[in-house]
Amino acid sequence: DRHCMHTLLHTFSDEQLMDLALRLGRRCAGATAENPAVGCVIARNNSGRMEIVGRGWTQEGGRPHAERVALAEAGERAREATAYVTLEPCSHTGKSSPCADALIEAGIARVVCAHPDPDRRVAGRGFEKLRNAGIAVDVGLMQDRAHRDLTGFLSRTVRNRPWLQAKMAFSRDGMIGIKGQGNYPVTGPQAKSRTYALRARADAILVGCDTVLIDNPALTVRLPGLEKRSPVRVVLDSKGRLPVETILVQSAKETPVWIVTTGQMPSDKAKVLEARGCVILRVDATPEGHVDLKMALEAIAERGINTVFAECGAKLADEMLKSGFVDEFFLYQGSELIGLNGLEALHGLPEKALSSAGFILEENCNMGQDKLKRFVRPQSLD
Ligand code: AOF
Ligand code: ZN
Repeated sequence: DRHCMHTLLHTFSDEQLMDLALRLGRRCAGATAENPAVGCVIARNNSGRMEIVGRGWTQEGGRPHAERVALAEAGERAREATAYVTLEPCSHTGKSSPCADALIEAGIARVVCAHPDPDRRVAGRGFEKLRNAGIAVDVGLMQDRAHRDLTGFLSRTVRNRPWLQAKMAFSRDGMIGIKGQGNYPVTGPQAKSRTYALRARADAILVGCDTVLIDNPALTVRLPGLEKRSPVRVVLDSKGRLPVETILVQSAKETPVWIVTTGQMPSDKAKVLEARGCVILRVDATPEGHVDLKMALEAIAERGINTVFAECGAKLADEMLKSGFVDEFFLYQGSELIGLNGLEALHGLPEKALSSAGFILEENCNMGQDKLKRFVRPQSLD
């Protein structure tokens, strides 16, 4: 019959199975920190055709690991099967026992892996364990794609700081708003949904205190089904100006709020914020009295944040760009011309500023009347 013909003719290649593992790995992206979001597919040869017997991905909160979930689904069918994993299986006993051991015990015959794990507790020992047990191990299939999906984790592990994304919205003539008019939207509803989607994939959202003072934002993810993905909200507040009455502080017990500050925040202000559920992180001040961005990023990374999405006003955008720590820049450009009443940022020429800072345009698309341009600065995370 037709079904039979189909099964006889069709099989999956290594590439197709790794592609599936990569897609599965993205399912919990933004919800697994400090762990990476990994995907795993287990497939076995059934009369010349690869049959998928298990699929898994790192679960919310980072555990169980992808391999565990896939092995649980496969059960006895994992014997002699091949496991496709986007990251090297772990070899350490952390909050769970090693995935490498679980693969060995399940009788897996071959492991195809996209990317090695630089975590010092693993770093090649996962592969070593598997090989010592007689398992065939192939490393590097679709490594570039895995690398892109794992940038946050790789950045924290290798550089000790999160992958830093910055977003900024401009009018067609490069203004971020209108002078004297606090919260002026320069882009439309599609840009807003895209921002929510980006928030949902980040582990933390970062804003300057000015943005909170002007906009009083909630900084949550308001997309159907993804409301629970709201990341940690981080405010840079060197002097302790953040008012307790803001939406952010008032909701700190439901969705975490971390305030990165300096010695300039009075300790009674810190106590009031802490009583509201905010976490206070003190770092050094720069000579100008600002939060030292490098220390801020390190403090955030130390608390398990892999990816930070900074929503910049004029001041933060400027500081961010100067700092040299931004890895990826999202420029939203509205269709409106604001003209002389406009509030400039990055000297009115955001794209010029980005390209002279070494950023490369990676994506350019329309969102209704608005445009989105995504810039990346090539980084080595090895
Ligand atoms: C895997 N599969 O799905 C993920 C892995 O604290 P633990 O025990 O959960 O271990 C965390 C480390 O495990 C993490 O730093 C990274 O090296 C690795 N993540 N490994 O085999 C997975 N998420
Ligand atoms: Zn593991």
